[in-house]
Amino acid sequence: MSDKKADVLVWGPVHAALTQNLNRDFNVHNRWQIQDIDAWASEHGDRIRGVVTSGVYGTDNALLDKLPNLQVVNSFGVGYDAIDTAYLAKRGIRLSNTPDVLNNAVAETAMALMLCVSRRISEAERFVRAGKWTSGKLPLGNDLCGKTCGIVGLGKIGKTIAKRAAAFDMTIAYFRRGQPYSDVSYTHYADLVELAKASDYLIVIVPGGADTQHLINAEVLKALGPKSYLINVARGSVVDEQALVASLLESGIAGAGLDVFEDEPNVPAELLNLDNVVLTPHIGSGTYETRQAMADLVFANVSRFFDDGELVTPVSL
Ligand code: 8YV
Repeated sequence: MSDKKADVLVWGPVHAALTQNLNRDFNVHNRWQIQDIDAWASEHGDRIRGVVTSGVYGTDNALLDKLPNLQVVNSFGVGYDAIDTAYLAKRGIRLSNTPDVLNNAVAETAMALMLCVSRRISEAERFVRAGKWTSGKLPLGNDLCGKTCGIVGLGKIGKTIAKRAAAFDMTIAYFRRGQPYSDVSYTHYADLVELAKASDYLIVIVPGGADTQHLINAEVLKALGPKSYLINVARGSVVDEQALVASLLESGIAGAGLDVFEDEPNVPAELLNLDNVVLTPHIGSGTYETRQAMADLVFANVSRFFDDGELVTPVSL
């Protein structure tokens, strides 16, 4: 069933190696370069058999409706909350993502943010660059060693973070509704507020989507308290951003390390002037090695699908 010249719609600019491979083996149509995509889809949409997108771009059902012969969506990224899986399931369209290959990079980002807020690294840098070292002193930071790292979402990335935090001599605890995992000995909390109370650093790494929308709310932040930090490397939607801003402005928590936001690339203006907040532009998986591995995995999925109808890393819908 090899069909290497299938027509594929690419949603937005993707990794260069992926672009090159797709252009070599498929008839690629770049959505963002087509001026009137609706008119184009009405005329040519029936040719499209595959869509390549990312966790950030997602998809849009109104456009997918215009692709009647669509068989597969291949997404660059592990999170697929921006893709309507119920819609795909209804139409019998398959979906792949890029699990595992980014576990280390995202875990390293979480560690970086935790170290950064805790030891005031960004603030210290700004202090030196502004020439303030000659006339003043930076306040002290906090050790990670001996503290409790609470993990919200002990999946594959969460476990990778736990291993690294344990190597920093932190105590690991995690939130999971219901029963604890049987393959780890970390402290289990079935109640998120109780985990927040116990944590010095609360790291959020659950999937985004309706189930986790605003899981981290004012009550959780209050439980975290004025001496503890929030780190979010999951999705902006998991944290009630207004509640977080309010908490930070009232010193309700000690600080935050945020890689993701509710309305990317927009960041609440109130956060920009806070020294106890470290802000990064969704760089969790953003290393050369990891992005190459993600690009290779997306391509392997597209190729495999048009070779034999299977996916390397399917999402079960
Ligand atoms: C983005 C991510 O997908 O994997 C995820 O879920 O959030 C990231 O890796 C990636 O940045 C999209 O380009």
